[in-house]
Amino acid sequence: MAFPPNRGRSLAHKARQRSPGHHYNASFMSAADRAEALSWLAALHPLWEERYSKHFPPPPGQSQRRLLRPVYWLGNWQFACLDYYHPPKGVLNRCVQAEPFPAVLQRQVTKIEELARRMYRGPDMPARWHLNTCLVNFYGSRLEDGRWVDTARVGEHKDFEPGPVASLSFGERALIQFVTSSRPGERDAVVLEQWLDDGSLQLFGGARWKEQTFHRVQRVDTRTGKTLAPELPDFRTRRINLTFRYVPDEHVIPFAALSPEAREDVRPYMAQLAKGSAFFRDAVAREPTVSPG
Ligand SMILES: O=C(O)CCC(=O)C(=O)O
Repeated sequence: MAFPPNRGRSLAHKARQRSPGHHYNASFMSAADRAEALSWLAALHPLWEERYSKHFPPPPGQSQRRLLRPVYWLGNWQFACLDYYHPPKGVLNRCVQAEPFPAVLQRQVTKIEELARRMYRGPDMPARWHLNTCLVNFYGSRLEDGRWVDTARVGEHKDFEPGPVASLSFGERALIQFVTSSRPGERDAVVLEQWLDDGSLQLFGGARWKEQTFHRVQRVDTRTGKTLAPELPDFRTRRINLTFRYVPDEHVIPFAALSPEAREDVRPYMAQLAKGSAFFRDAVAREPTVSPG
């Protein structure tokens, strides 16, 4: 007996073949989970971070700058001024223990990890890989000298945490592009672009998407005109993105165990976080006595 061609399935199969290692599901989150995640996000107190610090000053020709957007981290906090997690050399004094994932996010993570274990093998799936880190990025416009300036973009970069990276999106859709980095002068050639919709999952891993290409957020739509909570005095959020990553557990340390220099650099941020979080209040209280001078 002949079956009619299963067009939908074969198209999905072709899409997978075109970009193996990259997966997109526009309607990954259920309406109930999406609503629960948004109400949990609404209670966050995101942080404005500066890129550099006393012990990590700007390189020659660069100056201190604020990040383009407020952020929050779960699992561990990679402060910009500690220069993020960057193996093999940049692994110590970079990832500070942070709050665990709330139940609604842990449920998504469990599903994503199952999917990832089916998708990636061998060198694309590190032995102890699990998603234990989450960067929450707030995209929108910030108030600069009395004017609202759209800062909803991210420049070309790589995520250096080992193994697959997953991202969940909320609010206005965003255009993400993966661009090649293999040939000088052709760094901007777009090899894949994808609109990331409200409630969607993007998962990418393997050498093609983690090592051979950079990714960037080109723009975020302004269709709905809605602002997402939490309400911030100097920022209007129209998209929130969560990227889940893996940092080997031995590289995640409590604030109290950071080097004295790193503690000095991030102490004001920890104090700020402690105002909105019992977890960070406790972490600050455990810091060894700081000697004056
Ligand atoms: O907002 C996004 O969709 C991507 C964010 C991103 O590239 C990152 O957090 O490294």
